[in-house]
Amino acid sequence: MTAQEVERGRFVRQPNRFTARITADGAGGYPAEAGRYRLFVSYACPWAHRSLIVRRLLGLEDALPAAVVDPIRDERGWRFPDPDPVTGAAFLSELYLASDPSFEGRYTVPCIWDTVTERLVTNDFPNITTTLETEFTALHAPGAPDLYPEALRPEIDELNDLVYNTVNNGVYKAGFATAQDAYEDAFDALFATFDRLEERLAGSRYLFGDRITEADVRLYPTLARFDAVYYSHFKCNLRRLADHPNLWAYARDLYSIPAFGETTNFDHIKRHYYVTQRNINPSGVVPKGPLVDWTAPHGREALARA
Ligand SMILES: N[C@@H](CCC(=O)N[C@@H](CS)C(=O)NCC(=O)O)C(=O)O
Repeated sequence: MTAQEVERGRFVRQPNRFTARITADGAGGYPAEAGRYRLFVSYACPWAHRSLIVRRLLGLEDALPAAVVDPIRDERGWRFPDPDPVTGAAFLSELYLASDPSFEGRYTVPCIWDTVTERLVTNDFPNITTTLETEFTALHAPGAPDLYPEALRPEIDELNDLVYNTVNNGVYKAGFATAQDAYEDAFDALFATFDRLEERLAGSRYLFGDRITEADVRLYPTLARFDAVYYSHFKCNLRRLADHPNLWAYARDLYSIPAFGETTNFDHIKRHYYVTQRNINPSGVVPKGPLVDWTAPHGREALARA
């Protein structure tokens, strides 16, 4: 977070700098080709997590190789545990500055690097997942799900907007607020949306019936971090995820799917937030709890088609 990102006590996220689009036909100069691009992620980051889930659900692991940064970040930004074998970079900043020497923002994950032009194509996280879903279709594994079905897009986009503003980014607005009213506004909006989702998930296995969509992919990373981090570190403590029977069972249902569960790294998540964000946790001490069983039976298989 830069100082400019808190305006009158409210957290305002920086705009994404790299917004070129990879397309199936390559019209903008970036064709969707197997092996051409490299995805940079942190397991800790919810915006990166969604790209890992989609990549795995669609079977794009070989077509789009990924590199994972160390969960602890200092003032130099994200660091690779070992220099990245493809780009040679030791820090993510090197890739940002190679692409734009005048770049002055935060060096963020997720981002996609083009090995042909040796430039970053995009760090525009909302478009990374939908690009994989709609422009990489020729590279999808046989039988891959359609996560962004055309007929549902307006409804998915509408729900995603609410979830982004009040949940995904809502927890950050609560956690990084430096004014009481900004914090309380974010807190109230977050739990109001949790109430709506709790009700929606009472009769529906996933957010859009019995198929997983982009909406589930976007909600899940915040739920996965909620009790371990956001409840305490970001002061989102009206209720735990575990106090919402439907949302909690839904989150465990998703966790049982390898694309969700195997991309969820609680060690990276906890160490990243509590050690790196010293502005709100100056000691860097990482809480030992909570004790949460993500593998407990969720019982949602029987939910009827919504
Ligand atoms: N690109 C967006 C979202 C992605 C994002 O915030 N990623 C975080 C990790 S969750 C990051 O890489 N932060 C690096 C930093 O703050 O230096 C942004 O610029 O705010």
